[in-house]
Amino acid sequence: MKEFDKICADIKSLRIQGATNVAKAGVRAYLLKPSKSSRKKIISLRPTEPALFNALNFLEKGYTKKEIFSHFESSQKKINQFVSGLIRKNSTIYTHCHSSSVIKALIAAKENGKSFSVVLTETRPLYQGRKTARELANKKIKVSFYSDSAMHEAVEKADMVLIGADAILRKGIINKIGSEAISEIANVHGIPVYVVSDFWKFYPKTVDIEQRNFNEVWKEAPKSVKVRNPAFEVVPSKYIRRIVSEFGILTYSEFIKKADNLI
Ligand code: RUB
Repeated sequence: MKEFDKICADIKSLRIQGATNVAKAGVRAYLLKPSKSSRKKIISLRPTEPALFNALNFLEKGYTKKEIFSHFESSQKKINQFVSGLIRKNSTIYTHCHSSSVIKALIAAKENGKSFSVVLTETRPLYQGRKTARELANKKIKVSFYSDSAMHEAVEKADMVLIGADAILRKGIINKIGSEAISEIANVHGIPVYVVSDFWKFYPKTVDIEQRNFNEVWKEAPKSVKVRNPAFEVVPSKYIRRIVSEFGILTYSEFIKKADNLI
């Protein structure tokens, strides 16, 4: 298989997943075959990923791959410091799915000597929660792992929620399905929800919510059963205490004001 097609297949199958990794892989693919139709194809693989759209836009404006990758790297370094500063001693942190921004920040906090544990659920249908649990456990971070159905109980154990974002819209963020329920539960219990994200996830227009193949949920379902598999959902801004980005730890409206002038 040609390298371009392989990267596209890896993005589609979620071997490459998470908004930042998808954006970087999309840039690599585009540069192998730069054309309007490649751009269209790459975007169609994951339609809910503004970091990917923005990265391709910046490429078209003349940014190099090196500049784009170093943007992501330097943002993450700043984010790590801000997240570290938010974590109180012996905190229990709830996270969801597999966000490289959250995971890198937690690993950096651990390396900085912060003591905390992490709670999360499996994140069906593709179990990205297991991937997160494994990566954190490999770095000697304490992890408690629940089934998705135990989400309420798991969130109640936490004193803060850290989730990533696929998109940051004016009305709220988009992240893996389950993120809205988690944020609602956290709000009911007075647990602050922080979104950890590079500002390139900001998108001033609406984005489509990706509907994934029903096979991921139930391959042998009876014909009359309509299996649904929405990949993402909107977390309304009212549930979000702060957005932690390279800009700092900002309220929702402060973040939008800043990002609006730059994207
Ligand atoms: C992953 C997911 C992540 C965001 C942010 O979903 O929802 O929280 O993409 O990721 P999927 P990052 O597995 O469907 O891609 O922080 O790595 O940009």
